[in-house]
Amino acid sequence: MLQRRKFLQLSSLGLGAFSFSGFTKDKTATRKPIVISTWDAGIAANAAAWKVLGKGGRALDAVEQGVMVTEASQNCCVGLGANPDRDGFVTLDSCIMDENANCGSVAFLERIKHPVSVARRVMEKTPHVMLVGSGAQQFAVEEGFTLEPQKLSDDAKKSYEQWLKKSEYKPMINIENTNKKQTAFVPTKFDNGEWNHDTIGMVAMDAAGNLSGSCTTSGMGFKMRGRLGDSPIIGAGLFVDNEVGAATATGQGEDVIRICGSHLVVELMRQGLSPENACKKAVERIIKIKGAKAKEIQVGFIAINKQGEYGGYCIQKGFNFAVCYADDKNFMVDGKYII
Ligand code: SD4
Repeated sequence: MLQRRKFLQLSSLGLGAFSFSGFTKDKTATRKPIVISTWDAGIAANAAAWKVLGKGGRALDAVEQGVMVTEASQNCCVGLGANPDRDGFVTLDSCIMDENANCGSVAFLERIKHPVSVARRVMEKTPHVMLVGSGAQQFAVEEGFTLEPQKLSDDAKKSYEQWLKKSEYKPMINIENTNKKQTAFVPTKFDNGEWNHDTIGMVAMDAAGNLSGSCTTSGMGFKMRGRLGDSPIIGAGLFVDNEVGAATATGQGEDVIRICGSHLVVELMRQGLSPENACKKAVERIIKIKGAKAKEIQVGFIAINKQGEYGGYCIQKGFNFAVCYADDKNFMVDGKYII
């Protein structure tokens, strides 16, 4: 009787067999649709993705439309409003992957507002996976994308001028202000006015149980011209395996590439680890490789599996991610950390 009353209470909240912690109690139950994405910009991006998923749409459409919100935001550092490279040019990297292992990617792309959509066209309209630089831009223009003016946003101009004073080339650690309870995206800056991160990675499962992911970035601020991080690299910044799960990464891209990070997370889930433990193991591997230098960097992974379980882990405090699985369930989760 008690059991039945408890079940009815949960059902009336629309939670059925799920626990409040975000993990399924009943191993046969699957939470879907679900979308998760990195950093606090993920709240707005998830909301856009949910417009697709909530209506029974495809995860691939959701992860494209979700991160397009972030790419278009003038208050964020992911798209054309972002920090430039050390020569003063904004260069964008992005990739996308669907449930059939189709994938597309663009890198070192300039003057295009939505690199994720160009990546999707590479996937759908070319025999290739990756286009870079002027070739990627040429393809985008041929596909009808507008060539935007080459102009820094006011914030990026200020940050760049500030950076030029010292022209110091050191990796920036991504730290989010996790004390704030945010319901809408409020960009966070370092005390010196610089943006603290420049990427959004998103993975989703739709009502049909299919997985997809996207990742899009302006890369590390004031990077060397031509530098690519993990974000446009399938297996590093993003990986999807429809039998197992999907993962994406943020932070110091060089160190994600070193371990094929997102692919590693998915393979660890294949071996039976939960999304959170798979992300943790991948973070531990980076820490082992970096030794004492690990405390100088940040890397965070997030992942979902086919049961709709989710998790994230990072090197050090300050990483968070947004989780959405209902109209009224779109919330931030602080990533657990090791250092
Ligand atoms: C890169 N992984 O280019 C990206 C940077 C990032 O939040 O995630 N910033 O290395």
